[in-house]
Amino acid sequence: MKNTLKKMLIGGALGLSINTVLADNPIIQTYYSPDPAPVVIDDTVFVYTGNDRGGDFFTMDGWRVSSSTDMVNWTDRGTIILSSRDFPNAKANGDWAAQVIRRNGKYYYYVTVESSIGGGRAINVAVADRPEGPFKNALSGNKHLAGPSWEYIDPTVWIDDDGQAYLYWGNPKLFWTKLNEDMISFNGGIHETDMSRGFAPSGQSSTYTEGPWIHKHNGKYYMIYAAQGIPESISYSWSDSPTGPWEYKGIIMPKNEQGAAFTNHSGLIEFKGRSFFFYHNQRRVPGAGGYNRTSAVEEFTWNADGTIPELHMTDEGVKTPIHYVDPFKRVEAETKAWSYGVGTDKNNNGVYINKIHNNDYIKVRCLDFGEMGADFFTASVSS
Ligand code: FUB
Repeated sequence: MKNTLKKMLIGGALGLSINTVLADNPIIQTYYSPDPAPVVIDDTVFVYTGNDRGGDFFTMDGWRVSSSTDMVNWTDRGTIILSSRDFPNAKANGDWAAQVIRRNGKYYYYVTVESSIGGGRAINVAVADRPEGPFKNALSGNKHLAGPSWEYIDPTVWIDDDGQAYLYWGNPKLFWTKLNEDMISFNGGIHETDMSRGFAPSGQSSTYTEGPWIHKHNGKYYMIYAAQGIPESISYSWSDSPTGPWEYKGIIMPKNEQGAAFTNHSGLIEFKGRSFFFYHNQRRVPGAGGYNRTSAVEEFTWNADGTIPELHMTDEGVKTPIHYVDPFKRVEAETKAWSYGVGTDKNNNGVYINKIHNNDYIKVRCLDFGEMGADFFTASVSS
């Protein structure tokens, strides 16, 4: 075996069967993971998602997180890290899209809830000392950060270079406000955004629907969002200011891709000099569907004029890792490029793999065994 285990994928920590398909999208197989919201925290990318429960509507219980340092293997952090149960003013199973941001050593989680104190949805905010939580309600009493209103969903948050934080949200309108330094109160009022400016070369104009994502690149502000109603594409507008005016630039990810869900929801990050586009679909994971969505990622290169290229859903996802895994160090089973059948949970000892059946497997990808290779590997397994 020496010299065969050099730089390769390795699979089968449980069933010891090797999966030869280099396919890593969707990036999370242990839970349904809609509305991905990636954030770079030092050397790690955390992707916060919803937790689809299936059925015939967006029945969503809590929010979950996975993380990666190499962009090909993802560590499932094990459990729901925040849910409507943590707020006094939220109905169960209405835990919709959300995003986390770090400020002054704290992590602020902006979430969509269904209000239990008024008609409509609302934006709530929770806070934690660590990116994986535990998070707790950041507001006292029965207060929402914004709402209730049926138009108040899908918050996205950004801190500009001058320290001013902005919060955007909404369906079918895009709202924005400035946040105070405390990140849990507004600096001024709520504004509605005019998304009608600009046309793509095709002549098409913006059809903003929901799921905004704010990003800054080379001094330009990018507002990326689900568009065209149902089924949704991902489109974008840009501006020289975080408050607009926003000019429509075109479609990033067309609707009706093979395996697409009827919704889509995106997040974009730059990490270690490379750019990554997250979205959701209903491909490949058993049971996936329009209400059981899974997160995926594509790497891309910005066009020379600052526009974003058209991207398509792939099974392969990110092909080249940020770094190779050191297989001479212990790799926990919840860190994986792909798994089949198994689930995860968490107890006082940490995260563990459960729901193990015959023929289930876990695959870790992109390991560097060095020049000498390895003679054997060991696995800790338990029934
Ligand atoms: O996940 C529930 C809703 O579906 C989100 O709020 C929308 O962005 C869409 O993805």
